[in-house]
Amino acid sequence: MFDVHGVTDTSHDKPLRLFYALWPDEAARNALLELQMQQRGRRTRPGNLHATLAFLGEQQATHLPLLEEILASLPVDAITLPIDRIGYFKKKRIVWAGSHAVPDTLIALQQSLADKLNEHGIDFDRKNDFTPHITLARDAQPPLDRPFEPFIWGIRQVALVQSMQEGGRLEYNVLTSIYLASET
Ligand code: 2AM
Repeated sequence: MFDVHGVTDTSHDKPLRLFYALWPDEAARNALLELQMQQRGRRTRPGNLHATLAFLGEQQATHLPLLEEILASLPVDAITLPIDRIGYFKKKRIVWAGSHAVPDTLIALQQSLADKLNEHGIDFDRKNDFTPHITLARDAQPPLDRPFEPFIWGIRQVALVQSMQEGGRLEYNVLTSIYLASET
């Protein structure tokens, strides 16, 4: 089951900086904010918290309909992601939230997206293995080893997102979404 809200403005010819992401609902966002409060660094703005599935970088606006089509063709099986891990990317100095038990359904979703992007010759960042994570803070110190209450993120929204600078600050603008089934 999916529901696509297309915002397809192909009228401008400036390339757009795009990525596909798991987009948290309010409950997950609030739980992530709790975790974020414990981190030291340049914190991600609350409305920007997400987990990237594929980073496309600069894309022509004329690609938007195809990118929306690809999104609409992804599997919509329910995905529940336990958030029970605070990680650190040492080189990038990023503190992130993630999972010790990434479900196969999430791996399958990301693989399906990568396959479709490849099929259509859409370039995306393949540098790193897929490690689902939500960046909590950048330019960050290694996380403190504090216990925290894990929570389950019942992922519903998968989005095509535009990254833009608005008045000197980074904004992530959801262009189109699909909605996953909820676990029964
Ligand atoms: P990060 O949070 O681990 O930095 C928007 O920039 C999103 O795309 C971020 O979640 C970022 O991951 C991710 N991303 C993946 N590869 C990227 C790249 N090469 N450049 C910028 N962002 C990238």
